[in-house]
Amino acid sequence: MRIFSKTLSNPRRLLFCLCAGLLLSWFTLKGTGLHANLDLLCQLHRILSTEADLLSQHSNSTGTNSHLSHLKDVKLPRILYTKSDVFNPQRTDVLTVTPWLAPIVWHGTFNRHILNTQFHQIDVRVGLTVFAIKKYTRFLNTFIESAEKFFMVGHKVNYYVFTDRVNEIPNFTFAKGRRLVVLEVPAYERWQDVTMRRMEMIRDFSIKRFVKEVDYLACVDVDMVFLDEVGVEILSNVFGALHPGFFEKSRNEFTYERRPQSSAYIPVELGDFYFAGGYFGGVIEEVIKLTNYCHNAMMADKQQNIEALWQDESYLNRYFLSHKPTKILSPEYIWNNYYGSPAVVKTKRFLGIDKIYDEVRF
Ligand code: 4GW
Ligand code: MN
Repeated sequence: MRIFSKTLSNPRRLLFCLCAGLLLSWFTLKGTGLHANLDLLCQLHRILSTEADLLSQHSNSTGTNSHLSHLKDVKLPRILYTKSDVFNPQRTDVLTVTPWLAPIVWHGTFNRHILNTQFHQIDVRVGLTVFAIKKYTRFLNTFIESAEKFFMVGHKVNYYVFTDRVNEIPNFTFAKGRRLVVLEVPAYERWQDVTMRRMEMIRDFSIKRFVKEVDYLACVDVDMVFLDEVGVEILSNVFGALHPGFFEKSRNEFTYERRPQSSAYIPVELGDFYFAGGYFGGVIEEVIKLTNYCHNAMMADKQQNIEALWQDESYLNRYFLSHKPTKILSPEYIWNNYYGSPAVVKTKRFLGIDKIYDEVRF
């Protein structure tokens, strides 16, 4: 009380107290304002990101650390679409989610328009890796031309072509934001090594180059043609595709490596799906983990003079057993007409080309 009355009686003290009070309340208000803003931003962030991993990945790749940095120029596009109906699932004939809650992507289960809007907001950059070693350069034309029609249309794409025959790579014209990068690599003598060494090369170029250039990688076979859209619905932290020859089969029919001496060994009582060797991907960090595991496992087996039954495919299947993919592509994404046209396969998006073995073998 004494201090109070003293202050009131001293004009200089009074002025000082008034200023201090004003400053204090200004800071408090500003504090709450900032807090409210942050809350709002966080809320917006949650609404806008369908896939948390997507955004965080992008922020890493653009060299920023904060999730909130995306919100500098948030847009709120209006998209019209029919509301989902809990009692009316779009597919009842196939499994559309795994027990670890990874979506299995089938025709009819997603809305490309919504997904495109989400991925355009982060300006996603996708790398498509493909190997054209020795005579397999002959597949490139169809592969790239069909990809320009159907692969990630409207998005940024880098085609990474690994080849030993740089001067056999044709010229292509690309849509805006898309280009081809030719990477010269050695051709191994044994065809098994040609396919298996893809893991090592993808790993090394991911570390050296891809991590700086793209957010996601899709790593596929070249003896293929795109016949229907393959877009951002495939993207996730780490993804694989159901092999068209095994999605209807039981565990004991899967052609996993069954010799316990191999590091690709999977006993008959284990296994979720049989994944195709010619289609996997994810964010760069996950692709590095996957390819590094597969390459090292192959090298360990090589030391013991053992090579898994289906080469890289066997090691990939072993990896996915312990590191479950966060998204799985239905066989629409890697079909082969050898397996006919079952009713559940509504579209053949990416189709194996019949090879005349005598023409491509070495
Ligand atoms: C047998 O003589 C060969 S050659 C088996 C694979 C070969 C091969 C594979 C090749 O000479 N050059 C080449 O670039 N590859 C790459 O490996 C190419 O990207 C191909 O799509 C991928 C897997 O081989 P593949 O497509 O022949 O395997 P499948 O028959 O299982 O689709
Ligand atoms: Mn193939």
